[in-house]
Amino acid sequence: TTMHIKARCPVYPGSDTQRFPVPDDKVCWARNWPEYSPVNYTAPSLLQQPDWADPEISSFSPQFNSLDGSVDRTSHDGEYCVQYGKPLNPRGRTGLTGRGLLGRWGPNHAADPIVTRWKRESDGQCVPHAISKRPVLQFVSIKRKDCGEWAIPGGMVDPGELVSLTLQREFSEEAMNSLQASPEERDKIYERIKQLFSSTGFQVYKGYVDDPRNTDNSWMETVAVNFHDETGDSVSALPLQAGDDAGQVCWIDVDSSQALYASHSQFLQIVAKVRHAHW
Ligand code: RP5
Ligand code: MG
Ligand code: MG
Repeated sequence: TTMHIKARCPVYPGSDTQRFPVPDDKVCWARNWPEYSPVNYTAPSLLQQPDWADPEISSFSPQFNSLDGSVDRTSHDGEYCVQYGKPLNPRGRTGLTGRGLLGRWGPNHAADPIVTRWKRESDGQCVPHAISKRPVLQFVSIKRKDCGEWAIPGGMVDPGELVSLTLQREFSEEAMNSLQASPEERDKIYERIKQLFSSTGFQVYKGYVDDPRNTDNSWMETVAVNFHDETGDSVSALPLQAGDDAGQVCWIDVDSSQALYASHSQFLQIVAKVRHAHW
């Protein structure tokens, strides 16, 4: 497990709130640090209790480390600690307590669909990378509206929702703008994505995400799955259109120099390795 870095970004996303600075050697909870004085922050929008979010911890009794009604409060990384009634980030200190922008105390479950194809010339030939000489993969990437960073078109798993459905729904919403389509068009998009995603994808990663929204008490976890179009005649033909929390969408070359949101670059590195592609 790598140490979280983005979860310690100096300014909390969407706010002016500064995290209490946590140096590398003080991330681990086991390291005694009496001076640690994290800032408490929960976004004002969450305090208005939207139905997709938990209430404040004082006013309910969540069942941590288990399935709590339809809300999955288990972690992909095993049992997490609960201290004074609040779950503790399994990767250590972040400099901020409360939930920040995240709806759930403890793990917030997401799913990331990594749709790939080979980069080709107009004549259909694959282009090997100039330096590595390996074929280059491309993946469907979205530009997040919240921070302007390029990312996998992932999103939150709704309570009780199967991850396989979240992958299809989020891809449809963010990369194909299904939410703005007419009911008939929407059904067509869902049907097409269902077909394309029906070949059991390759599970790339399952666990903690180093997301800038993480706090000492709330964090992102994901299941990232790769759907690869080997021949270039299925996903390559999709009419991409950005929607929901995506401002732009396009095919981006899979390359180690491409900066991506949260831990997404780490997931693509695994895909490149498994497919023997350029990285
Ligand atoms: C990341 O946040 C996950 O990997 C996923 O891509 C994303 C889910 O959050 P939203 O896109 O719904 O904000 O940690
Ligand atoms: Mg979404
Ligand atoms: Mg999203």
